[in-house]
Amino acid sequence: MRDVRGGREMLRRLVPHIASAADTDAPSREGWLSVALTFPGLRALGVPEAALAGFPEPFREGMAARADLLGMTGDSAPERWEAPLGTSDVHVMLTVISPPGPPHARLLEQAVRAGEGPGAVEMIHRQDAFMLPTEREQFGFRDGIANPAVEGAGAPIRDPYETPLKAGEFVLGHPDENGLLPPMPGPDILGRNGSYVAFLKLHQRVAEFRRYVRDRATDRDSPERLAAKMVGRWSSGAPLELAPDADDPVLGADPERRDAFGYGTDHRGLRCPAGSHIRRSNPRDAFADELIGTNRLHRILRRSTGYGPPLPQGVIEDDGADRGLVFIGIGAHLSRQFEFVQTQWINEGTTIGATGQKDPLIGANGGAGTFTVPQRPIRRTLSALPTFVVTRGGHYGFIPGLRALRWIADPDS
Ligand code: N7H
Repeated sequence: MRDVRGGREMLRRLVPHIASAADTDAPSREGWLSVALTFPGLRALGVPEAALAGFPEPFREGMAARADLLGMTGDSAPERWEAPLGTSDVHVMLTVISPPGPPHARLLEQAVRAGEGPGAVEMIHRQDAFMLPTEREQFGFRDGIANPAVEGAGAPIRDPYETPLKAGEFVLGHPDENGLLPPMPGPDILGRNGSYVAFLKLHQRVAEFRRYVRDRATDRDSPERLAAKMVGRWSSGAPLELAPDADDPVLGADPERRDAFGYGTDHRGLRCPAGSHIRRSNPRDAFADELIGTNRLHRILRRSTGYGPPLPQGVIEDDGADRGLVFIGIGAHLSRQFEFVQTQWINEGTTIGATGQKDPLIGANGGAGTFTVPQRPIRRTLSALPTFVVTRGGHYGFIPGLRALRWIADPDS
């Protein structure tokens, strides 16, 4: 965005295409367009400095500036990110979500036309992402299963162990789990009903992952079982807590049952290791005895999708293609939600019972990682874990409510 006027014009063109949250179930809707603004983007749109100062520090600094803290170093360091990701040139993040086919193409074109239009705004990056019909991500697992239920959102409750979270965990201007209003930039019209997004482009080393589990397989531990222990679910989506011994594709396909579990009766992690990806990123009731309710302050709404061509089944040599996952994590508190999960649970295992171990699937293990699989009579520790997921870029965005978007576009109206 090169000047304030052009940027505001662009927002005015976009606003009519953006769905209200009240309208998400409209049967006629072909898809959704949403807008998130980076901190440099808000500044380029002429949002007053006093209002900018009201945004929380992680957002003001931006993800790239916090990469060290977030463990994005080495191959994942911002110097190696795909341009222009992570730079202050990125001002507006437009997301178009719709089923594949003509409606998607139509909506995308509409968004690009409204986004660029005549004026001083230029599209500098585009990332196509998709959900395969199998709902599997690149490592071969069903994704998009577990998400927190939110009070008042009306979505079905899949996890009976977690009562719906207060709206203020995800939307500014509403009470959160602490009974407080999340810190919000002023004036009220700017902050209210807004939210934050952590966007990440994550490259997945699929061939390396397949080779790793194949090379460590034994009579007892098939590659599929080792991979499931690392994730916490079988590839079908069936959770280890409910299907500890073998995959159960019927369970994995059942939205009513596949998320209905806790870890309360599996303290030792004999079914699902404490260090597995899903148990560490949402320990559910695992430490309810010690820190009642704490987990509720670290929940993230995820809307991730894959990108790039899937590596064909059975291939274990890298073909050089860029494939991975576009991670979208939404919440009203960047620091105690996305940043906490990333730093304390994914990169640091102490508080979740995996001391000295990073996430086996997405942690920056760099060839030196270990992962403990508790089992009887003796636990197994996998070693020399490489890095399977590399950050290719990331940004924090502010998702303004519709009234806020109109205000940013036309502050004097
Ligand atoms: Fe993860 N994967 O596909 O293997 N994730 N994730 N994630 N993740 C989950 O429950 C994956 C990433 C969470 O409530 C599943 O929907 C991959 C980041 C959380 O039980 C699978 C990447 C962060 C949950 C994957 C990746 C998280 C979760 C199980 C990167 C946060 C819910 C399916 C390439 C910082 C846990 C499901 C719960 C689940 C995968 C990234 C967090 C299969 C490949 C960066 C909170």
